[in-house]
Amino acid sequence: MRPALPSHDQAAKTRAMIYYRPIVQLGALRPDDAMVLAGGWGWFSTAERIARGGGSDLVPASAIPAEWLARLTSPRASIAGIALDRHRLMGILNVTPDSFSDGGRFTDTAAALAQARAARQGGADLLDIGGESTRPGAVEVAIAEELRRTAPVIVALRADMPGMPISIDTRKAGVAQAALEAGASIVNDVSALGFDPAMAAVVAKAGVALCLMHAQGAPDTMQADPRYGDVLLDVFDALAARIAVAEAAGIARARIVVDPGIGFGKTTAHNLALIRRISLFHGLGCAILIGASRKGFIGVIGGAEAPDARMPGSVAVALAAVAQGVQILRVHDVDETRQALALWQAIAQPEGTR
Ligand code: HH2
Repeated sequence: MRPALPSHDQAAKTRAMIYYRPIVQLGALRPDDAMVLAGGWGWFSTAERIARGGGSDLVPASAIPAEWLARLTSPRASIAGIALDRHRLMGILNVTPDSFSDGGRFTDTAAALAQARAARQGGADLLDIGGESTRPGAVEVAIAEELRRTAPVIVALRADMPGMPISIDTRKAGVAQAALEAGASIVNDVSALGFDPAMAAVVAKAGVALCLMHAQGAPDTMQADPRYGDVLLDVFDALAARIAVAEAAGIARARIVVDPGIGFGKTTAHNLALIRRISLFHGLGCAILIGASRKGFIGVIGGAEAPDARMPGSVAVALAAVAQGVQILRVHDVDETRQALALWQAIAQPEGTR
């Protein structure tokens, strides 16, 4: 039998199982005790207090423990020179033959460059280059092939649009290293440093930004039968653990972006549960990124079978996320998302109300 925990450990454990999700509000009319969320556009004066395994209730911000409050309110540092006090659009550029929505369209450098220019024109604040599909069922690509696909495109992009921040979407340290040498300044690792043991050191040494995305399982099998005790809290805890790994490797929390990993080992119900209460993740003290664009659950709920018919549903998710203070939206349809957000913002936050 395991010995009983000493009472102070028990108390700490119980405390650790309480979570505070800010109820994000917008606009100028706010109570005196309103707190600005993450130095951004939202504010909160109440939070949902969630007890693991025990339901939730609404509490005033004054009841949030100091450590949580500090993480919720501290302004997020710029990522690759991009200030995060407003939402930002990450344009997707998959240079793969088999990505689920745009596979095979941008595999030659000229086509990739044209797509990148269109994304910039549409309002992209940064570009995410991927050379390995991680769609459900995808199999791993050899490092040499992933390098061949990504590095020349990054070199061409760097020359064509010197000011545009570039993110490399890879699980492999060698691919990340080559991309950083070619001019990328963000590493987007869908395995959250879990795939390649050398990845953390590459990111730490380069001093660049890192996106830690949650996934349950590997792409080839992750959609077989994903299960969670409580998907929201399990993903929160998993990301907290990955942040600790990154910090231990010398990557400062200020350089980390977190992502709940929509569709990565998640059912439609899991995806919806995460998006519905995504403001919980501000409690990790990092900027939040969401990549829901054109994913399967949008097709299921929106009745759009073909991935490139899922733009309207993708935009709806983007609006819901920004309303909860999510800073970075990873999207295929940059111009459409920008337009919808411009209207949403003009209504929800008229000029001078922030
Ligand atoms: N989704 C995909 C790939 N990379 N990175 C982050 N941070 N978040 C995501 O949700 C995410 C991601 C999968 O989408 P896509 O790149 O469009 O397709 P594929 O993996 O088939 O290339």
